[in-house]
Amino acid sequence: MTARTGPSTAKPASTEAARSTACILCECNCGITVELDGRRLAKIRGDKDHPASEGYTCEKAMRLDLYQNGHHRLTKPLKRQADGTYAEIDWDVALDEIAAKLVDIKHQHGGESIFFYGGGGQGNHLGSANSIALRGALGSKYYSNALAQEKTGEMWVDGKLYGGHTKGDFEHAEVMVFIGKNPWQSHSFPRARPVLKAAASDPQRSIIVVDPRRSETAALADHHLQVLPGRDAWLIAALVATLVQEDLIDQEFLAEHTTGYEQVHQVFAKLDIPAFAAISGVPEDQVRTAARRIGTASSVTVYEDLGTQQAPHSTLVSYLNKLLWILTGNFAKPGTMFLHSSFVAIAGSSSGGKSKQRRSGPGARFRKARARALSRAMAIAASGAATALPALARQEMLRPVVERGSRAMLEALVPLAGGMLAGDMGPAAGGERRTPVTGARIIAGLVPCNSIADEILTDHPGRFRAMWMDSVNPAHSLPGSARFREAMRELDLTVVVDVAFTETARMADYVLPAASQFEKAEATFFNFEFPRNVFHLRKPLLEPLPGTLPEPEIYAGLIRRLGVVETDVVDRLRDAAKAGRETFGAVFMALSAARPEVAKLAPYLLHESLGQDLPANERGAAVLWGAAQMCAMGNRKAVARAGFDGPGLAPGNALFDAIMAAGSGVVFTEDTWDSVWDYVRRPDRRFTIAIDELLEQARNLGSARNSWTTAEFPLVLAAGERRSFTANTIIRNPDWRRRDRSGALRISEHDATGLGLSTGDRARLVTASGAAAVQVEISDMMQPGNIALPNGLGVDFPGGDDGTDGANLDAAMATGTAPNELTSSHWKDSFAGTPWHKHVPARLELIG
Ligand SMILES: Nc1nc2c(c(=O)[nH]1)N[C@H]1C(S)=C(S)[C@@H](COP(=O)(O)OP(=O)(O)OC[C@H]3O[C@@H](n4cnc5c(=O)[nH]c(N)nc54)[C@H](O)[C@@H]3O)O[C@H]1N2
Ligand SMILES: Nc1nc2c(c(=O)[nH]1)N[C@H]1C(S)=C(S)[C@@H](COP(=O)(O)OP(=O)(O)OC[C@H]3O[C@@H](n4cnc5c(=O)[nH]c(N)nc54)[C@H](O)[C@@H]3O)O[C@H]1N2
Ligand code: SF4
Ligand SMILES: [Mo]
Repeated sequence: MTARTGPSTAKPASTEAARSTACILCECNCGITVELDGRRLAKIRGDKDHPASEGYTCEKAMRLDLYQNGHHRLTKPLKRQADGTYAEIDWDVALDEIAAKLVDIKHQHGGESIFFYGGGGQGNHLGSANSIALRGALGSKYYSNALAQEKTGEMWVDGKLYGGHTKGDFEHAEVMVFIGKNPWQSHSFPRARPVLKAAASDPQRSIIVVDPRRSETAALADHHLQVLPGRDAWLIAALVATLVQEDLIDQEFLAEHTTGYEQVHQVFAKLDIPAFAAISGVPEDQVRTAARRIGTASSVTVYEDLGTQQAPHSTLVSYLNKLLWILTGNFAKPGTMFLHSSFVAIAGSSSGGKSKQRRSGPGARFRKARARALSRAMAIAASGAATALPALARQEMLRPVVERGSRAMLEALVPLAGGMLAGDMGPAAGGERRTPVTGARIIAGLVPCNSIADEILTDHPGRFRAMWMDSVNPAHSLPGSARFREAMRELDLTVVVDVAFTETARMADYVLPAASQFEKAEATFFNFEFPRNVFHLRKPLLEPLPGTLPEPEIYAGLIRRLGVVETDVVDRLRDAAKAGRETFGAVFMALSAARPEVAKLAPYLLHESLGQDLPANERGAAVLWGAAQMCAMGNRKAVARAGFDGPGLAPGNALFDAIMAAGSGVVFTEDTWDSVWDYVRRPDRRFTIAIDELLEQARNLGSARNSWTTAEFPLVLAAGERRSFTANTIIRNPDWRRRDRSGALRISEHDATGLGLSTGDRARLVTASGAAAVQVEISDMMQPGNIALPNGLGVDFPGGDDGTDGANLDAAMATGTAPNELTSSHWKDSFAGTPWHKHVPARLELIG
C-alpha cells in the first residue's frame, strides 16, 4: 500500500494573472488571489477555492500592498552606533559580528542567558520553526511570544481540564457566547461576519455577548450582558451557579465523561447569585435568562478573548467560561466545542495510547534484543544501504529507527518549541518551570511577557544577557514600553529581525532586514479547523527585495558560523535526499536517534539537505518535512482519513509532498465528532473538572477586590481595542485606514459631557505610567466609566516620498497613541502573569 495525495487537497485558484496566497493580518489567514503590477500587489480578491475561507475576506486585506511596499521597508543590516544612530553594514559583517557575540555570551554566562522572543505574527511561522535550530545550537532555554500576554492563563486551564486546545463549531451552534471577544472586528474563526449574521437573523438561534461595550458583535446579540469592566469573574460565576442551582446541567455527560463534579457543585450550589450579579453590574434576571438559554439549548459554543484575558482574574474567568459548556455537555456534538488536531504537535503525541504502552514496559531480555536490532537498523539506514532491501523487509527493519528517531526529535524539540502555538498543551502547559530571576510560572514553555523586563533589569546572576527578537515589536506591544526600552539598552546584545524600522528596531544593537511574507515561502501554524483541518504553505509572489533575506537563511548563516555541525552529517543527508524520501527519512531518523545534537538542529539540517533542491526563498519550507512526520505520527488516524496513509514514514512523506505541491490550503486531518475524544490527553479520556486552586479563588470571590480606580484615576481605559483598520503593528502606513485615521479615544456621552469634551477635541490621557494626547470620539458603544483606545497605533512611519524604495530612517512620524506608553507590567494575573491591558485606571484632562 502506498500513500496517496489527499483527495480533499484543494486546487490552486491561481491563473496566469492571479496568484494564490493568504492575508497575513489576522490568525484566520483567509485565502486571497493577487494580481501583480511589477512589485505592487495591485488587485486582491478572496480565493473561492481556499478550503477554510471559501472566498471570504474583510476590508483589511484589500490594501496589503501597504505592508509589502513603502518607506518602512529595510534593505540593509543596521548597526547601532555609540550616539544611538544606525549605520548600514554588509550581511557578512553583521552575521560574523552577531555570531561572535552570541558565542561570547554563551561562554561567559551560558546559553540560557540568551532569550528568544517572537515566533511570527499572524501568518509567518516558518521563521520561528527554523530559529529552533539556532536556539538548540546556543543552548538557549528561555523563550516567549505574544501568547504569553493573552492565552497562557487559558492554556493552563486547558492543560488541567483535558490537555488540548478547544474551538467551537460556530457555524452550527444554536447558542454562541462571546466573552470579551468581538469577532465582527477581530474574527478568529473563518468567515466570521457571515456566520454571525446568519445566527443573528435566525429566530431559533441566539448570540450572547459579555462586554462592557456595545461592540459590533454585541449590537447583533440577543443577549448583551453589559458587565462592568473587570467584573467578568462575578458575572460568569453567577451564570455557572444558575446552571447548578436551577439544575440545568447535563448529569449524564458529567457522569460519563468527567471527574470532580462534586467539588465544583459544592462551590456553586452555595454561591450568592443576587450579590454576584450586583457586583458584575448585570441585572439578576438577565443573568438567569442567559444561563437558562445556555442550559436548555441543543448546542452551545463559547469564545473568550482579550476582554477577559487581559483583565483582572483572567485565569479564573477562563475556567468559569469552560464550565459553562462542560457542565451543559456541549462537547463533541455538532454545534458545540471540540478539541482538534494541530499540524505542528509541539507537546508530544496526541494519540493517547502510547503512554500506556510505555508504562507496561517490556522485559530486560526483549529490550536488549530490540536495542541490538535497532543499532543494526541504524547502521543500515545511516549507510544508505536500506534502499537495497525489499520494501517490506525495509519497513520492518526501519520501524524501530523511525520510532526512536522521532522520539529523540520530540524530546529535543519540544522544550525549544514549547508553546510556539496554542495548538498543543499537554505536558507543556504545566507551569512547573519558573523563570530564573523572578520565579514566574512558565506556561506552555513561555516566559510571561510581564516578567521580561524584570528578568533583565537586575543584578541577579541568572539574568538575561541577550535578546533575539524576530517578527515582533515588543517595545510597542509589551506593557510598560518605557521600562522595556530601558531593559533593551541594559542587555549585552539585542538583535531585531523585521521588515521595518520598528519601535523595537530603534533600540536594538543590530537590525536585520527580512524578506516580506510575499517574498518567501511562508505559513501560519494557527490551524484550528474541524472536521477538516487545513495547512497552507504560501509560495512567494516575488523575489526578496534586494538587500533582504528570508529568516531561514539568516538562521542557517549563523549556525554555519557557529561551526556546530560536522560536515559529514550534512553530506550524508544530502546524499540520502538524492536517493528519495524513504531513504532520506530513514537516514534522518537514524541520525536523530544516534546523535541528540542532530535532533536539536533538525530544522537547520532539513534546510541544508531537502532545502537545497528548493529556490533560496523557499528553503525555509524544508522544516515542514519534520513537521509533517510529527503530524502524521501524532494524528495517524485523522491524517489517514485525509488521504495520507501507509506504513512508517510514508504518510508524513505524502503529506509533505502534497503541501509542497499544492500552492493553497491542504486538508491534513479529517475528523469526526466521535474522534474528537482522541484529543483528550487523559488515559481515561475524561475531563478533570475540579481545579482546586481556581475553585478556591471562586469560593473567595464574594469578598475579593473588584475595583482599581481611584479619585486620581477614575476611568477604566481599555488599551488596545480591535477596530476596522487595526492589525497589530503589521501595517505602519496610516493611509491604510479608510476611517479613524488617528485612532480616536472612545468615550461615553455621559463622561464626555462631564469633562466638557466633544467629538474631535484633543485631550490629555493620563495613567500611573504615562500620559498622551488623544483625539476624542463620543461613542454610544461605551458605558460610563469605560474609555477605549485602539491597538497597533502610534507606530512610526517615514514621512516624505523621494521616489526611492527602502526605509527613510530619519523622518519618522507616528500617528495615534501607542497604548503601552500608558500601561504597566505591574498589574497582571496572579496565575499566568498576563497583563491587564483592558483595565488601566486613567483620567482625561482638557488640553487648555
Ligand atoms: N481588526 C483586527 N482584528 C484582529 C487583530 C487586530 O489587531 N485588528 N488582532 C488579532 C489578535 S492578535 C487578537 S489576540 C484578537 C483579539 O480579539 P478580541 O479579543 O476580540 O479584541 P479586543 O477588541 O482587543 O477585545 C475584545 C472586547 O473586549 C472588550 N472588553 C474590554 N474590557 C472588558 C472586560 O472587562 N470584560 C469583558 N467581558 N470585555 C471587555 C472590548 O470592549 C472588546 O469589544 O484579534 C485578532 N484580530
Ligand atoms: N496595550 C495593549 N498591548 C497589546 C495588546 C493589546 O490589546 N493592548 N495586544 C497584545 C496581543 S494580543 C498581541 S498578539 C501583541 C502583538 O504584538 P507583537 O507580537 O509584538 O507583534 P506585532 O505588532 O504583530 O508585530 C509584528 C512585527 O512583525 C513584523 N513583520 C511583518 N512581516 C514580517 C516578516 O515576514 N518577517 C519578520 N521578521 N518580521 C515581519 C512587522 O513589521 C512587525 O514589526 O500585542 C499585544 N500587546
Ligand atoms: S484580516 Fe483576517 S479576516 Fe480579514 S481578510 Fe485578513 S485574514 Fe481574513
Ligand atoms: Mo493576539
